[in-house]
Amino acid sequence: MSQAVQEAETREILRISHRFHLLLTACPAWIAISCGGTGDSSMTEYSNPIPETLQVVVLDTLFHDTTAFTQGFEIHEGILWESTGLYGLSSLRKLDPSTGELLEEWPLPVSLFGEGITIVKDQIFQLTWKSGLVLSWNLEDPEPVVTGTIETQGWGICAIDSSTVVTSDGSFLLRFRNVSDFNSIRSISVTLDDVPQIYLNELEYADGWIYANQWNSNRILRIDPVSGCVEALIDASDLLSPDDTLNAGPLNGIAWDAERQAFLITGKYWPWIFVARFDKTL
Ligand SMILES: [Ca+2]
Repeated sequence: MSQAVQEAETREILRISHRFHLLLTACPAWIAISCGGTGDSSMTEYSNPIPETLQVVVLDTLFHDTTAFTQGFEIHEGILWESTGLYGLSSLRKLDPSTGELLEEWPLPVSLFGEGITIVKDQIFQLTWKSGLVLSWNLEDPEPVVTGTIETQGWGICAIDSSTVVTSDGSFLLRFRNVSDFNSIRSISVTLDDVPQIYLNELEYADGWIYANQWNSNRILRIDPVSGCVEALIDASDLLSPDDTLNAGPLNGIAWDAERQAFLITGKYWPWIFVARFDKTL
């Protein structure tokens, strides 16, 4: 990652961090909140379980473009789709999931900063960072169309069924939205040991769990979509060699491959996509 880009992103994240620090300081009760839903009149609180620690077992290593500022990652019907960010460099990409090879690429308008993607039926939905715009792309003839707006920043997105998507915005909240209009239905607070987990970034839904990587860490959280409790921690810090990390940015791509029963994992400017499963630590 170029130093200028890293510094700009870090400044923005620190600004968000400062805002949440003020919020948490002003509302002490939130500091020790249990995981639970918000946004409705009957908020339910849950006790945080002791999370499992899972290790990443690498099954295969695939090529990844070291110029790709990865923001979204999802597999659909044998194609690996990737969203990239940065103004003037954002794109939607079609990759071969068996090799990581770039098959096709479509640029975004220079005014838009690409973020997370997910696929519902025959549409790819792509968030943008600070514009509030949600783009849709037809799978058969990709062309970006503004399909909705959201009231928050766009970071990560995953579909949990044919009518509902979940979005992250860099905070500890995950918002459930109608895919028809992207209005927020409800939200959950994601907590670990009763501590809100901010910087939730790229998302993936698999086997009833929401997986989120936290910005600027190599940690993936496995989250209960009802309670918001972090049920498991996945440490992906050993994936890159010291040489690989010299130009690599943070982990930021999780895609569930149902055919291989494995996750594909990558990050911003990473040289590799790792095919991996998450196992209990022996
Ligand atoms: Ca994903």
